[in-house]
Amino acid sequence: MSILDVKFVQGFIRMCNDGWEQGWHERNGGNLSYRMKPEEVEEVKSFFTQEGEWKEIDTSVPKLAGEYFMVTGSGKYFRNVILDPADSACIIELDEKGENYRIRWGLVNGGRPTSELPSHLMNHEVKKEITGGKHRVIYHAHPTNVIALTFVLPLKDEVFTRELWEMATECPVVFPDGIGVVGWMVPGGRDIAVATSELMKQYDVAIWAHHGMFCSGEDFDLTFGLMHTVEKSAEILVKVMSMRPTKLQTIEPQNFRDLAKDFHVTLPEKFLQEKEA
Ligand code: 2HA
Ligand code: ZN
Repeated sequence: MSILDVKFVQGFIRMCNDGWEQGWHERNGGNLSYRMKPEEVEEVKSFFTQEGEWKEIDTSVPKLAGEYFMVTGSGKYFRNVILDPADSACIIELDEKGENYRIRWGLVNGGRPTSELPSHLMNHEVKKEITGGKHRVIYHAHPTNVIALTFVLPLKDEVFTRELWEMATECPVVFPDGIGVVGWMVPGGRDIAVATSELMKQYDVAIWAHHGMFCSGEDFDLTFGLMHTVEKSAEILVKVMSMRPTKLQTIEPQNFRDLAKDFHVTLPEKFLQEKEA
């Protein structure tokens, strides 16, 4: 038995490869993190090979103190994860304050966890609390069509949510809370982590203008599926906008209200208001 036979490790590797195959991870773009369950920590403990020194996270996540995460490595390529997971990813442990981490497995040829570790951990902290511990996956990717839209749509939650809901009937059911948008910011640091985790209090999806997207979810299937649904919808919107300056017909506010009733989701009215001309 190898650590690579463990179910969550396999799920992590498969998700990295699925994202690569979608074209969302050019070069070393994107990163993935998974908050491990206590029984999963027990399951893989015997494979821990390192007790690396404690290093600063660059932010403080006290509600995640003592937790373990599987994360991709900084500067590592998603396309290589499936070939050599122990080179491309790692398992980290957080200290009792939630201020430092140390590597317990992986990154065997050196390196550090993802450059977006502050955003990942701050998002995990918000989502752990809000979902009562259900959300375990935070995924950052560079999907082409979503990024393209950040150059032509106003960077407002209401606009992105409504436009993307209109592009496919399943969208309001898959992300009923909507989508948050952050204007352009320097990636990798605490400021963008704070801005993103603020949005994650309301939404499971946050778009970084001219950069990419963050999704949060309970497991690998739901989180990958969320990224996939939003990007598919963005692709339809790009095609529609390329064909005509205005839509000839669309899903109307009352259609959304009818859908919400039958599918038992709550769609905030702020996304169903008249559009500004
Ligand atoms: O290169 O995507 O946001 C990793 C990233 C940084
Ligand atoms: Zn990025």
